[in-house]
Amino acid sequence: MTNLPLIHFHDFHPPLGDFRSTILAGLRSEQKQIAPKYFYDPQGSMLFDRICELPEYYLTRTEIALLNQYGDQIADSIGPDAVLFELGSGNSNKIRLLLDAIRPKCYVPMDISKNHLFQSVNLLAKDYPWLEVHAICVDYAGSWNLPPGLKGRNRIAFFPGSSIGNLTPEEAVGLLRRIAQFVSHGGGLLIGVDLIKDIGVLEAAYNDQQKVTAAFNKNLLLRLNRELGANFQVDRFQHRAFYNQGFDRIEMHLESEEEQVVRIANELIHFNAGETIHTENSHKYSIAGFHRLALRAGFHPVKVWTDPEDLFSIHYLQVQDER
Ligand code: AVJ
Repeated sequence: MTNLPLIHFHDFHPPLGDFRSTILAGLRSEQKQIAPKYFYDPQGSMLFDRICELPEYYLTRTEIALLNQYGDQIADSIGPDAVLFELGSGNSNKIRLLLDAIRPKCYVPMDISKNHLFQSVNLLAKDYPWLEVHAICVDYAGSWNLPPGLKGRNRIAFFPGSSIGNLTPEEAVGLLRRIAQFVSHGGGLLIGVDLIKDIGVLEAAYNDQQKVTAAFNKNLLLRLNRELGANFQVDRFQHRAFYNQGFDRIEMHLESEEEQVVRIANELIHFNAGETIHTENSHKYSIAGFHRLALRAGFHPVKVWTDPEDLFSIHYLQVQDER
């Protein structure tokens, strides 16, 4: 007899028409912009996996080292029988480092890339046959509800990778509030947050020598060519990534080398020489700064783990129990 994996799928993928109208609205605005969630088509997801291996990109390996080193402490904080949600689960690689220690009641990966989610979850289920998995295809930044049956008592959200940095602090408080609402009293959040540090180290992480980050950024334009029939000439745009000290964030842009006109879905978009499309913010926090943010969202700091060089932090936060 074969073991049927315990996988349940829930599809809340946004309608495809949303993509074109959102992209066009962003390109019509004064500062042209495309939201970073659009990086992650199949090509972009592959490029991102390569970024995570780059020598300059310290974030992933530092977070993984922390998860490995402090897995037992993390599991102790989370407690038994957790309903464990992961926001933007991607390839579900990081959760593997914790599953044996946490032994959750079930695991609920949430991701916008349906195929990526499907493949990752099937691989995961093979390696963890005891684990009940509810995979949800959803844009976690949009509005969403939990499928019924996932309202177990010890609800924990896992949000690794410093993805919270894509949001402005105001937006981050909004998302953290929503997470606090659905994990509710006694629930927790395990979240990876990149730390403020030397500007040279930060800027190198987003301007790698192999130019994988540049390819990742420019893949957005190729994606618009593929999916919206746009006619971007990608070599007429430059990858730009720099630290904006006033906002404690790395900004990524695509800069038009010259004046040019691009057609997207029957609309003409004009670029001045030097004009940019703002494609990403990656906010950095101090420990205290992130605690302030968490408190505004209704979370209480329980514990924080950092590496000896203070490159990266993992916070465990809780919504206080009802008295
Ligand atoms: C996945 C948002 C955390 O901001 O460092 C990596 C994405 N962009 N290199 C980050 C990213 C360029 C990454 N996050």
